[in-house]
Amino acid sequence: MQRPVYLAVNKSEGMSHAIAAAEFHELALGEPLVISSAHGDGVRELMDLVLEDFPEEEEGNGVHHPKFAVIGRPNVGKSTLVNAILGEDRVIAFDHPGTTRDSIYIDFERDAQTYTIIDTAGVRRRGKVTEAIEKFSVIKTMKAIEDANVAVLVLDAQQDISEQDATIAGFALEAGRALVVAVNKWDNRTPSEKSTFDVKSRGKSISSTLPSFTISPP
Ligand SMILES: Nc1nc2c(ncn2[C@@H]2O[C@H](COP(=O)(O)OP(=O)(O)OP(=O)(O)O)[C@@H](O)[C@H]2O)c(=O)[nH]1
Ligand SMILES: [Mg+2]
Repeated sequence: MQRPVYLAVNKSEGMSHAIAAAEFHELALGEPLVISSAHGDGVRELMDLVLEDFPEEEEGNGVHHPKFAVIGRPNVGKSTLVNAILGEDRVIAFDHPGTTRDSIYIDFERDAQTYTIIDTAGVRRRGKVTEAIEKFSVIKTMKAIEDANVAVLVLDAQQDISEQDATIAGFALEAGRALVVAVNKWDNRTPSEKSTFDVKSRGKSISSTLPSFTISPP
């Protein structure tokens, strides 16, 4: 297959383009593009020309649009949050740990942009179930995180941050994913609990569990 060739004549600063290009015509590689990399002269024109024939990026089967995975322990409200974001009951939410069995990928549109939201099976606490089931839920969650750009870690406001929260949050951060921590079931807290709930101290408890976690100011 014939590849297009572009001829760039570099280090041309301070020279007339015609003179700089003159002797390179005889290479018969087309019109020489006179540039100065050090000064940036002609570089934009060169890039415009080189990129001219590239096709526009296509969405194809949805590979390129942003994806976010909703992760966390069983029963914290991941599926409920997914339904709330979608504005319809697309996934089953039920007051029983283990309702979602496998990751569910759902495409949706918001402001003319396509996104994929991934509802995941809750990550089981070690020792609560057989090791095989626990590993299965962790592996499925890790795969969803790898497939996503952003991980939304859902916590239950009435429970403390646990080892499995730290494990999957740590995995998301190490994988280079953006991490959002959502404290759900806020309505379940009594007014006095609400007034004593300090986002900063809770954030500190998250960051001490996860050394590489920094809190955005509220
Ligand atoms: N009070 C209260 N209950 C909630 C909230 N979010 C979810 N729930 C309830 O919590 C229960 C579990 O919700 P799910 O969305 O199924 O939880 P999940 O995290 O998807 O659970 P698994 O699929 O088992 O991992 C359901 O009864 C929900 O109605 C909330 O913000 N407040
Ligand atoms: Mg669920």
